[in-house]
Amino acid sequence: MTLNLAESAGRLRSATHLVVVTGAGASAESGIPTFRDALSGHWAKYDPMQLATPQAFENNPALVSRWYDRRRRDALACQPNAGHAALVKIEQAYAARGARFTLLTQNVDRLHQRAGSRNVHELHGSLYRWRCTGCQHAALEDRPEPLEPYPPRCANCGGSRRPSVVWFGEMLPEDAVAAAEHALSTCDVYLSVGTSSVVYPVAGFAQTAQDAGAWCVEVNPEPTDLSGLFHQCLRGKAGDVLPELVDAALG
Ligand code: BJW
Ligand code: ZN
Repeated sequence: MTLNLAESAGRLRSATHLVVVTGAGASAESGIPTFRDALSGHWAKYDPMQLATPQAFENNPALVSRWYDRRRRDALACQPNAGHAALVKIEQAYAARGARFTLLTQNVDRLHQRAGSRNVHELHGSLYRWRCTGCQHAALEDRPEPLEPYPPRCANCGGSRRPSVVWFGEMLPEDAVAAAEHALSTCDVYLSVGTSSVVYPVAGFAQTAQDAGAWCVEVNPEPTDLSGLFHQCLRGKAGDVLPELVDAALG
């Protein structure tokens, strides 16, 4: 692959704070489906309103919790890819030269953390944390066994448990939003990787970063509604583009 990486690589080489925002495309090469891909995405097969809203869980907790548990176990069986590894490499290089690196992810699969990324904020929650809808008791579920019965029961009070992911109409975790706002106001390079940039508030981050003066780069094989906002769009898969970009920046 030959991309014109020089300008963005140069910006990364001298940046003092890099903010990376990732979406489902960052995990696609690990075998995890995206949401909006016309053929293989989740929403090609399922109606998001029947699975990713609080009302859906209220109406059919068995269906919703079974679907999320399937995704939890599938994600557990997947491995981080070359794109995840490249982000670990640049975080470590930044730490060595005293620069800051913040990874804001919409992904709930924990692949960044498993790859070795340290400063990660999960904006849409996690497939691995399940909390009680009654007493709010939360537990980490990283065993490969199914969480049956559906919905799984709370060990504390016997109530129904749900995945701690952020559904449509729900607020994002306060601590992750605060970290994002702070990072966006101080970054000098903003890298958007594998997101269609249609879901708010994250879709608004690129504009915020640009308003703060950051050099903005999009990594995606396809154009998005926001592509026009970026200083550079690198068209390709995260697993191809990120290693090349990071090597050019660190080389
Ligand atoms: C590759 C690749 C490769 C492929 N390499 N790339 C303002 C304006 C309009 C609407 C709203 C607004 N504010 C709030 C809303 C409502 C709503 C919203 O944004 N709706 C839009 C759809 C219009 N937002 C919310 O409800 C949010 N809450 C909120 O704002 O609270 C405040 C509030 C509350 C009540 C009222 C008003 C305000 C919450 C959003 C939660 C989103 N949840 C989901 C499900 C999470 C759990 C789960 O995993 O099931 O999050 S939806 C789904 O979309 C998931 C994702 O994180 C999210 C983003 O998707 P993503 O990651 O971009 O994936 P795709 O599939 O869309 O794109 C993949 C991309 O990868 C593509 O571009 C490919 O080309 C690319 N790709 N292979 C690189 N190898
Ligand atoms: Zn409980």
